[in-house]
Amino acid sequence: MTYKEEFIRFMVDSGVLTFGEFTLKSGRKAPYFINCGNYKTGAQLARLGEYYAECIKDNDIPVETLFGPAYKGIPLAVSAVVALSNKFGYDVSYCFDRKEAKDHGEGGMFVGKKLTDGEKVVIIDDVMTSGKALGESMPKLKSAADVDVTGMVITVDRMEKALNTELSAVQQAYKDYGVKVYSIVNMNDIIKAIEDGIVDGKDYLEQMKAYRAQYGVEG
Ligand code: OMP
Repeated sequence: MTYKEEFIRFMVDSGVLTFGEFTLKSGRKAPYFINCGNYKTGAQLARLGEYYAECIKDNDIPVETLFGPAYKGIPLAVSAVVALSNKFGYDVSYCFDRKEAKDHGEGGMFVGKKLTDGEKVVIIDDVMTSGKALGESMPKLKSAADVDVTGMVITVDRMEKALNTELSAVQQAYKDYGVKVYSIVNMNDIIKAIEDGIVDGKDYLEQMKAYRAQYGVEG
């Protein structure tokens, strides 16, 4: 099995990737959904962190600090930073934002590494559909310091058209912010894994393809 196939099977086994009928944030009705909140155990998070760490290393993304947007990005960034240290000996910092500013103690909108001008930051997140989440993170990061966002790593690129454009959210992110988005797998990889019998989803194959034809963009 390839590393992408292994990852897709891992998502299914963890109850993270499921097939059915789901309404997305965008309002689209999709035949599959990725819920990273379903990674629940230490072993699952340890393994997930290794996939993020490998993606950062394989793509040679320059990085000093990982940023995990609250709330869902926090355990993801923590798992990745631990894996970078354990597996590759890279001691990278991490931080996350608060949803509400703290007005006592040390105050501030961020927890973890205090960001500085020019710092190389990689955003760690779960899934990208429309790119709205990135649009929220960028101003927050830039309000902390003039950081250099060298990339964003997500588990799944759904390869869907962003709203009101023919570009995918990943392509739009590059156009709007100059941020390159790296994903462990994308929708094409998931369809191929079903076709190849890597995961059980044959009943949804036609719907997956129809969905891709309607909302997808070329990879
Ligand atoms: P954008 O912010 O539109 O890029 O969508 C990403 C967010 O949508 C994720 O952070 C989730 O809140 C949610 N989402 C998933 O978690 N998994 C999916 O498979 C699809 C979505 C979604 O609603 O598009």
